[in-house]
Amino acid sequence: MSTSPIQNQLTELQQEAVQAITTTDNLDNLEQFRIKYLGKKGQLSQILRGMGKLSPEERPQVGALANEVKEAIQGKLDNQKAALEKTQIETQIKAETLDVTMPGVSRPLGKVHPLNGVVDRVLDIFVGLGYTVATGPQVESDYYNFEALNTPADHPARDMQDTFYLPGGNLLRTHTSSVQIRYMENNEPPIRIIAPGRVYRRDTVDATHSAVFNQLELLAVDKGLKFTDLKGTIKEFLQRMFGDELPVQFRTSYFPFTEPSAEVDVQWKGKWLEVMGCGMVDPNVLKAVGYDPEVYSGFAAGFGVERFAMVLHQIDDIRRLYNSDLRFLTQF
Ligand code: 2NL
Repeated sequence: MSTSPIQNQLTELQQEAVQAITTTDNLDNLEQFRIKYLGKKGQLSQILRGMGKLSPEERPQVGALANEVKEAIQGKLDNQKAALEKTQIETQIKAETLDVTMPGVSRPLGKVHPLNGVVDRVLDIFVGLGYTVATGPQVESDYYNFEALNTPADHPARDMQDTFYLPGGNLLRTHTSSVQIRYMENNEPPIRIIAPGRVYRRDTVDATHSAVFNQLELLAVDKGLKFTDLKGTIKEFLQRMFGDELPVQFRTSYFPFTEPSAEVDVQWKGKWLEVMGCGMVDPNVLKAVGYDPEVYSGFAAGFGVERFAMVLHQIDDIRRLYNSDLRFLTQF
């Protein structure tokens, strides 16, 4: 029995399709091949359209062959599809694998700067004693920085508090006392406030001086406050800061805004060190903010945060606090 042209066409189609399918490496192309060979308008359908011309004897044979060809191609398509899907999943799994043993991106833990550490501790102590934290502008008028603090333009104490002057008569504050003047103007006694902040002086920079530094000032105004209240508050504060048994001494001194005034020393590592200044608020300051000095009295104290940090941590040069050198900063 000789093979008809249609049978040759069918075997050729099978060969071509199997070859094309097994060399396909992507699922989209595979679907294109399915349409091309087995689709409604595909090559198999086209060949079978010629079956009408066949003799009744040939028809079943060709029909059987057509089925074989169709199944062979479909089988190849299914196999190749399964194989391609498997490799696709495998590459995906490989790409998405999470290596739980891989070291993470390391972020070194930050630390509190020694200056902020001192401020935090001081504020904690005074808030615990009932004080409120007050802040204010760094650019001040001559009035709030000097006049209201019993320091008129011709006062000799201005020499030590020379500062940076701005066009229009304003200046960079030399202490946070100006914050306290503003607070007293807006609040009636009794008051207990602590004012932290950056202050400025016309100072030549050296190991213990900086033209920009940080200050903390506290102020209490009430009926009947006496020097013993000031002493008790300061002593309590310093012992909480430096240690319970710390020897503290008050030495007489002078500030334009307090009378009497004192410097406070602590005995630290075998030496007496000056750490702060204080005094009873001068009646002229109370008058300037509209408080009656016959009714109210107050005490105040102030200190430099840098100086405190240097004493506490035995730092030899104030500039180390501003250089952001991690070899230095990570020690605290
Ligand atoms: C120091 C000394 C001091 C004050 C600050 C003050 C504030 C008002 C009224 C009266 Cl509103 N006094 N402040 C008093 C005495 C000393 O600071 O050595 N500072 C770095």
